[in-house]
Amino acid sequence: MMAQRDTICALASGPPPSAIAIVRISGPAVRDICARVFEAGLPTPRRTVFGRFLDVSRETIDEGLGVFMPGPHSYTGEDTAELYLHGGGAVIDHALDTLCGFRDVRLAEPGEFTRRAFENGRLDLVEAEGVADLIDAETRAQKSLALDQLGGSLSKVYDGWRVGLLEAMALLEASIDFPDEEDAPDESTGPVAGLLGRLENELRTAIDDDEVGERIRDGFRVAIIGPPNAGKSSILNRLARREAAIVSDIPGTTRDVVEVRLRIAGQIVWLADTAGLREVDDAIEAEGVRRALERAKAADLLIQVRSPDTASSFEGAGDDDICVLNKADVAENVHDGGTILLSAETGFGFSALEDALGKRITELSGSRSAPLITRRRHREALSTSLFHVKQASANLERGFGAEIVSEDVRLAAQKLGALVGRIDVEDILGEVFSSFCIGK
Ligand SMILES: Nc1nc2c(ncn2[C@@H]2O[C@H](COP(=O)(O)OP(=O)(O)OP(=O)(O)O)[C@@H](O)[C@H]2O)c(=O)[nH]1
Ligand SMILES: [Mg+2]
Repeated sequence: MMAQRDTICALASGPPPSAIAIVRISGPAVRDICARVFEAGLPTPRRTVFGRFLDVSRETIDEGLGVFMPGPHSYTGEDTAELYLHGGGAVIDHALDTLCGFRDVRLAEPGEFTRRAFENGRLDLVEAEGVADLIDAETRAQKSLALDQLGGSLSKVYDGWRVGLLEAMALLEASIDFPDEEDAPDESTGPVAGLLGRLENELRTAIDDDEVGERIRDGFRVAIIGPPNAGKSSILNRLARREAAIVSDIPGTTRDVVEVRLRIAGQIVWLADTAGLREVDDAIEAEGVRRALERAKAADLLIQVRSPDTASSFEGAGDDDICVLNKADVAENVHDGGTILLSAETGFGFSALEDALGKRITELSGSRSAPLITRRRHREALSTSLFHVKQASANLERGFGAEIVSEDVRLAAQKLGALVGRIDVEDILGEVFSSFCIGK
């Protein structure tokens, strides 16, 4: 039985002034609060009612709509209520002051409503992250990823693997429990090996996804790379439509990585300008070159820039890089298959560059079979889980005892359990006992 806890309240809508403000309350005091604050008393559950809201001295806070949603079928799983008020600062303050005046009522911490939803089993951890991502989503792609996650499709996949591991454990437990019965070990190791092999494949496929989900969520990383003075900073500025990076005719102007955030092909893109690549003695510029190379390595896509007055060959450029030859306005006799001719000075060629960027970003974010891992936390849990599944398979193949094989399977399942917020040993025990209750 959970201890009696605070009732929490908060402004759930954006900062004032706004047309309407939503104040949310959750916890054991909600019923009493509604009975006092709604002028007509506690409303029928889940029906919006219109009327006045009153403070404890019966002064009107505002008039508007209100709804009472009793637990456990509410967002948090507790009794909750929402007040739809006029969205002015004074109205909101009066409402929150009134609510906080009741016993054991306080303002909510960030994320506390969703945390209660998780603690009351209304959402798992992955779904709760989906709520946060949905609120932060700026692009359609981010939004649809977040909605999927919130709707439980990612949890379902993770949980499916966990259940598979629990099955494997159950089979292994059986061979531990009945070492004398000749059939048991052989009967179980075959299916266990098959099960582990399938899980290993699925986990590996999910992990080898080029981090598309994370890129959609956090942004694709594009770096502009090339020799000094080729016009990299000028190109960044034009793509960003502002003077984000310093431009000068002195080679070696840019040292730090200068990053701008853009929207390309419906995705968030972090475009980085970097120091011109060359052999240098100057310690600061050398550090700039080191950072440029580091950024290039981390990038999802490179824009290789050359200009007629610099080394103009695209040596070192990869097949997937976008190659641009800048300063087309001053170049004589420029024609180079596969490269985009550009002038950061006049703007010539930028629509071609933007098209090429859009096309490549679309390819990078391209349709892949679910699940898309959206966070490092998930990737780490899945990698650890995969490690243990592989270990278990190897131990099984070496003919090690079920106890040893089982230990890695347990760790793999536990990792997935922690991922979705389910770390109950009860689960494992339940699975074990339910499938192997053979009159023992
Ligand atoms: N004519 C002409 N000049 C350009 C063009 N793009 C850049 N420049 C000039 O070339 C010089 C170098 O430009 P930057 O953008 O600073 O070059 P960068 O590649 O960032 O150089 P570093 O930071 O030193 O590596 C500046 O004087 C720019 O005005 C272009 O398309 N045409
Ligand atoms: Mg520069």
